[in-house]
Amino acid sequence: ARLPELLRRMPKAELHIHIEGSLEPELIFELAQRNGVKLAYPGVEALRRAYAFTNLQSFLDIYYAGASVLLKEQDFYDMAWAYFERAAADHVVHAELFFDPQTHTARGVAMRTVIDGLHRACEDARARLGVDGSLILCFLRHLSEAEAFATLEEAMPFRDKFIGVGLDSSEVGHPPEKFAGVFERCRELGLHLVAHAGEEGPPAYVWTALDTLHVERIDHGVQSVKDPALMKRLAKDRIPLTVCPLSNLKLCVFPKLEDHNLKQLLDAGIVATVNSDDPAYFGGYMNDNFLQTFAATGMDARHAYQLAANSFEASFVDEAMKKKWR
Ligand code: ES4
Ligand code: ZN
Repeated sequence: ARLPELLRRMPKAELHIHIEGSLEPELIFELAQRNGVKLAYPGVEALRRAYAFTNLQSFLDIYYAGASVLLKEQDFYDMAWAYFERAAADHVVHAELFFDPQTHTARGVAMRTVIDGLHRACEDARARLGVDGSLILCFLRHLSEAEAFATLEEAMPFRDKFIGVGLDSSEVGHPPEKFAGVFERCRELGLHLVAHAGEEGPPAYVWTALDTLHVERIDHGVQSVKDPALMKRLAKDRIPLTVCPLSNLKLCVFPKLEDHNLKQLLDAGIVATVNSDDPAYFGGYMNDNFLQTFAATGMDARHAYQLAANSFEASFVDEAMKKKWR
């Protein structure tokens, strides 16, 4: 069996996808026209040409601009449905979707509009594509903890439509402990907890995500290799890292894909997974991430099997379902 074919065809779970980062330029312009939203770019090509990022912030500025075309429930549905079609084509059988409600409520879009549209796409994906989807609400870490609390409050009428909370946006200068109170509240509510840490930020942020926020997974976490004690902790406690190789390449976290440390993380016994992060912006969905990373780093079929198994172990599906997958 050829490795690329194995990578393409193996069933896998995606655990780190910002659904707003799946908005392709074509859909951005279609929604802009549908909603009468003015964009700072004349067309699809000009927008795509602007996707030349130097770091996380240079990406976030254009990512939030792209999300400004989302106004109606159907817009959120159409965005998520397009993602699920791509996921199904890549043999993704389970996906946990991040969404950024504050990006939308700040523009006057109701929380219900966001969550209902995304949730309806999850239901249709299950029924029509056989892809199991669930939602994780992310707090924007460049905003205050008080704003995160207000967002949680607004989302509580829809508590049954999301399974957990995360922490994303500009990392450096906004350490996890800034959100200790709201994560404590979410823990009491029985929500699953994750946080971006160690994407651009230091290993110290991974430590406080674990020991102050009590997260169950770390999103990215690739800076952990700088701290041997942290590497041991992640391996010993089987804390998953949701790694996003093409994202790291496009945001200049690693100069070349050949330099990516995914293989090092796996070989250290860490439950690392492969994910697409913001596929419309970073040049690839799940199978693009798998194929390009394997080609660049010389991983083999055993790594492929390990990554697929890790993706299910790290997921938030119930234990009975995990037994079936094993
Ligand atoms: C993100 Cl790559 C990345 N990092 C942090 N926050 C984000 N939101 C969307 N993509
Ligand atoms: Zn991310």
